[in-house]
Parts: sequence; C-alpha cells; structure tokens
Amino acid sequence: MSKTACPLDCYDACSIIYDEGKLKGDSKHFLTQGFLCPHLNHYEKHKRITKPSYKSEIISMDEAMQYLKEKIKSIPNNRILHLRGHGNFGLMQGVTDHFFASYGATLTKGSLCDGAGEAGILEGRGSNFLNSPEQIAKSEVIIFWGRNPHVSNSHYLPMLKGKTIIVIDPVRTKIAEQADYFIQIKPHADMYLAMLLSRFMMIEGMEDREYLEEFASEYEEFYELSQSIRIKKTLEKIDVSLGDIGRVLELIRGKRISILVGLGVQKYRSGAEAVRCIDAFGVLLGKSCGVNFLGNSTEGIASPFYQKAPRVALGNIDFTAYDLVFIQGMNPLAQMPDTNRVEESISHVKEVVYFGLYENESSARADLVIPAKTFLEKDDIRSSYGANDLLKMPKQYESDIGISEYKLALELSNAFDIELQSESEYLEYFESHLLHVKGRKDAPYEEGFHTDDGEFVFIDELDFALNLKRDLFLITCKSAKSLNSQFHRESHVYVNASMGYLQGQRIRIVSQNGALELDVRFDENLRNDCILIYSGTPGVNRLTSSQLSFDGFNAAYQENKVKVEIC
Ligand SMILES: Nc1nc2c(c(=O)[nH]1)N[C@H]1C(S)=C(S)[C@@H](COP(=O)(O)OP(=O)(O)OC[C@H]3O[C@@H](n4cnc5c(=O)[nH]c(N)nc54)[C@H](O)[C@@H]3O)O[C@H]1N2
Ligand SMILES: Nc1nc2c(c(=O)[nH]1)N[C@H]1C(S)=C(S)[C@@H](COP(=O)(O)OP(=O)(O)OC[C@H]3O[C@@H](n4cnc5c(=O)[nH]c(N)nc54)[C@H](O)[C@@H]3O)O[C@H]1N2
Ligand code: SF4
Ligand SMILES: [Mo]
Repeated sequence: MSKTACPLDCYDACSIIYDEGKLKGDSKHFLTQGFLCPHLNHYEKHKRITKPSYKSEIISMDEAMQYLKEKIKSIPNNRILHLRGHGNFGLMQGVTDHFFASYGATLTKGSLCDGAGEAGILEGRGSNFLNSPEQIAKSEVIIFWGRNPHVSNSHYLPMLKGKTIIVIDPVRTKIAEQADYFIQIKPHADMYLAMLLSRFMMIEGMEDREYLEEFASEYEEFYELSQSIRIKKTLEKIDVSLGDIGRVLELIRGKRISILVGLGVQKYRSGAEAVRCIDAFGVLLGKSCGVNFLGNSTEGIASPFYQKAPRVALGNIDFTAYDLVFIQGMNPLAQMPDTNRVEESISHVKEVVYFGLYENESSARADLVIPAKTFLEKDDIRSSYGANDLLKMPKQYESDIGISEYKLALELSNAFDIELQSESEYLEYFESHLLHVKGRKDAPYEEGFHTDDGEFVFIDELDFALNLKRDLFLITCKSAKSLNSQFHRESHVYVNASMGYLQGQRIRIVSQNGALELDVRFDENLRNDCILIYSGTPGVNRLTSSQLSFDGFNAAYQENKVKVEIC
C-alpha cells in the first residue's frame, strides 16, 4: 500500500492510495475524502501507445531517441519549438523545458486555459494565491460564477452542505438546479453584472469600509466607474433583472462569502477584465470573503529548470517558423483554437514529434511518436490550482513501456553537453516546499495585497462593448466523460429543443473560422441563444478563433459566434 496523487489537470488534485493494483481515494485527505472520479477509477483501462514509431513504423526506444537526437542536430536551434501541455500536472514535466531552453529552442508563453483570468487577478492583487479549501469551508455563502463543480471540481461538493449557493452561468448546470438562486446570464456579460452588483451593494452600504480604507482605498473611484453603466439598457442586454440583483444582495448581506470563479467567464478577448471586475466585487465584500479563480499552481515555487528562451504565445503559433516541433503532454491539433489554421500551419513542419500517452489527432500528424510513462511508472510531485498542498507521486511499479520526461531530457542533455542535475536532486528541491510553500496561507489577502503599495488596484476604465451580433453564442466547456481530449470524448452538439431542430438531426455549425457537422442532442438547460459543444469533441476548435485575449496571451474559445445550417 502506497500513497500517490492523481496527475490530471483538475482543481481537486486527489490523494490516492495504490493498493494491490487498485487506485483508491485517500480517506484522510481533506478534499479527496476516499473518492476518485471515473477518470481515475478506470485509468489503467484506457488504451495507450506502447511502442515508439517513425512515419507509422514501429521502432525501438533506442532508435526513437537516436532519431530525435539526429533531427535536433540537423536543424538550427532557432527552428525548434517545444510545446508542452498539462496532460500530467507533475512538476518534473518541466525538465524538458530545461533541455530545450538551454539548447536555444523556442518555448511558449500564455495559456490555452486560465491566462486571461490570471492576468486580471494579477493586475488587481499582484499575485494569484488561493484561499485554501479549509478557508472556503468556513463560508456561509458560495457563489459559483462560470464554474461547474459537478463536472470539474466534484470534491468541493461535500463542503457545500448547509451553505447558501448562488450560481451565475448561461447553462442550468446541476449546481444551478440545487442553488438557492440562479442567474442564467447571457454569455460574455459577466463584467457588467459584476459592475452592477458592486454598484448596488455600495448603494446599500454593504461594503467592508474598514478593510477597504486599509487595503483598497480607491473604492470610491471604482464606485464612480460603476455609475458610468446605464442600468436599464445594460440589464436588458445581459438578460438580468433588478430583482435578480436585489435577491443576490439579500442572500449575501452580512455573510461570509466565497466566490469560486471558473474558466467560463474568461473565454473571451476581454476575459481579464471580466475576472478583474468580479475580483473587485469580492474585495468590496471584505476581509473574510474573497474570490478564488484557478490559483497559480507554482506561485512560491521557483523553477529549478533553465527557463530563459524566446517564447511565442501558445494560442496562435505560426508553425511555419519551425522545422522541428516537439509536442509533450498535449493534443494541439484538437485543443488549440482554430484547428483549420493549426493544421495548415503545422503541415509545413518537417519533423513533428509527439511525446504522450494516447493516440489522438496530434499523434496522427506526428512523424516520430514516443510513448510516455504514466504517473504510476515514474517519480514526481504535483502542485494544484484548486488547493495549496503539494502531493508526492512516487513510482509504483517498473514498466517496459515508454520513457519518463526526466530520462528523455537526460539523454538529450548528455548528447548535447547540457548540464542536468540528478532526478533525485530536483525531486528533493520540490519536496523541500512540501511543508511550507512560501507565501501560501489559508487567507492570503487578509492583510493586504502583493502590489507595490499593498493595496488592491481597481480597474479604472471599461472599454469593451458587448458583441450583439444576432448569431448564436458557442459555449464550449468541460465534459464529465473526458478530461479535455483524453478518455471518452463527446461527439454531439447540444441545443435547446425550442430552437426547432430535431433530436439526432445532423446540422452544420459555421463560424468565421470554419465549419463542423454534428448530430443534435437536446439539452433543456441551455438558453435558446446558445449551442454547446464540449471541450474534447473532435472538430470543435474548427469553430474557434486564433485571436488572443487582450491581456494574458490566452486563447479566446468563446469569442466567435456561430450560425447553424441544415445539412
Ligand atoms: N471532467 C472534467 N474535469 C475537468 C476538465 C475536463 O475536461 N473534464 N478539465 C480541467 C481543466 S483543463 C480546467 S481548466 C478546469 C475548468 O473547469 P471549469 O472552471 O468548471 O470550466 P468550464 O467547464 O470550461 O466552464 C465552467 C462553466 O462556465 C460556464 N460558462 C460558459 N460561458 C460563460 C459565460 O460567458 N459566463 C459565465 N458566467 N459562465 C459561462 C459554462 O456553462 C460552465 O458551466 O476543469 C478541469 N477539470
Ligand atoms: N473548444 C475548447 N478547447 C479547449 C478548451 C475548451 O474548454 N474548449 N479548454 C482548453 C483548456 S482549459 C486546456 S487546459 C487545454 C487542454 O488541452 P491539452 O493540453 O491538449 O490536454 P489534453 O487534451 O488533456 O491532452 C493531454 C495529452 O497529454 C498526454 N499525457 C498524459 N499524461 C502524460 C504524461 O505523463 N507525459 C506525457 N509526455 N504526456 C502525457 C496524453 O497523451 C494527452 O493526449 O484545452 C483547451 N482547449
Ligand atoms: S477528481 Fe480530479 S484530481 Fe480527483 S481523481 Fe478525478 S481527475 Fe483526479
Ligand atoms: Mo485547463
């Protein structure tokens, strides 16, 4: 019996007991409470890549590493790109950055995930720490704002018992059904709702003046900014009523409140501004309240790996600038936005290397495929964006399949005379943070912020208009069955029956970037100005745009509106 942790990209970062070949939830861990989700309950049943291949021909691992070294040697370093996703959240995944950066290759910046929201948080607070789950458990009211806990954050659910729940989401999610109050907001409208909630709560005198005077003294200027919004017209535009605002204020008055903000609100070019406005609302509520977005999982843990490298934004890479692209822990041909552009751009690359666990669109495009080891077959340690702890992931058994990230980086480093410390030195360095990650506290902003003067910086202008084109909003969020493009991927488009399509009917969805045909499934929980296609659905990103967020170099998966054509 041995302890490890789930490696997946997930708020919960579950602690696991590996017992005689079975993965079980750790009953002693604060969040895990003895339960794992279906992804981990069936983890070892998913068919993985077992052998390396070059141009679809099976080769040995030695041959694969030989090919890789030869290709790297034959290509100028400024024509090599290293792409890394979060298929595995272990900190040792970053060891390959060390090799590629030291070698002079290009790395990436920005994110496909939370970069816009994080930019908004950083502008306000100067850092992106989390209130701990233990701290959230003390709240009387929890607001889920663009976050879907039954799907993406299920280990928070037990702690909701007895609390008042408010949900703000364009979709009537399971948590919305259970909530004390639900606002089925129009997509992309959150910035305005946050501003109006802030304005009315200040009119009601509900702000925590003592806290604000000390740590957010520009709140009156923020109130003035909120007055620049025309109430009636804006409420109509965002499909929210004055009654909705009044009811939310009634439910939160005098209470201890946590606002759990998810990805939904920031999948737009103006994602940073939306999160910044919601964060300001949380700050006005005062000392014992606050917003948790996805925390920076490595805040307070300096990387031991060499990181200095030219960097390109992950969301809109021009692949034609490279002759070798090394893809690790990621499926960019499905998960990057604007798949048609990505496919065309990457078709010019001479050597695409895929280093991962599963066959997918990216392994299909790759020239060289190198199987990775699973988290049970290598040593690692993980941090999390939903909790403050670090969890060790020691190797559980030896396997002949695949190669670890450390071993791959070591072989490359030896071949190119690059210095690399031993695996145990890196692991020990990360483990030294286990007991006390610098700066991480249960309530990190109780005594001020991490800006130059310790004060919260409010947004001081609002210059984004709502996109009022008559086309439909595309909602593309997480599915319970898959982890983005891993495991059981969805294959339908979901619509409200009132839109007039038939169950099972094939429709063509068109955006300014591409088109996709899918069969219809009804979902009565959707608004009739939206269609929903889950993340991981093959082809969904043919509809999305390469335009990045205004701040944070983030993909903007819901910026494009769509039209439907009957096939
Ligand atoms: N089962 C499962 N779990 C996962 C993942 C997975 O693929 N599957 N992925 C993991 C990853 S990588 C991440 S980053 C997290 C993210 O997990 P979440 O933060 O929960 O993100 P999403 O599911 O993308 O979106 C959350 C909610 O935002 C709503 N939403 C969409 N547009 C808007 C909007 O304009 N305004 C508002 N207010 N809400 C909106 C959606 O309807 C959805 O209910 O989940 C992680 N956990
Ligand atoms: N339309 C739309 N697109 C989206 C999103 C959306 O909501 N809608 N969400 C975005 C978000 S938030 C994210 S985070 C991205 C995620 O997108 P990706 O980063 O591409 O993540 P996955 O699809 O989970 O693919 C991860 C890959 O990692 C590999 N892998 C797993 N474990 C290991 C390991 O230990 N080592 C190595 N080397 N490889 C491993 C697996 O083979 C898998 O193919 O997608 C983004 N794309
Ligand atoms: S809930 Fe998240 S962390 Fe827990 S087992 Fe599932 S994927 Fe892993
Ligand atoms: Mo993500």
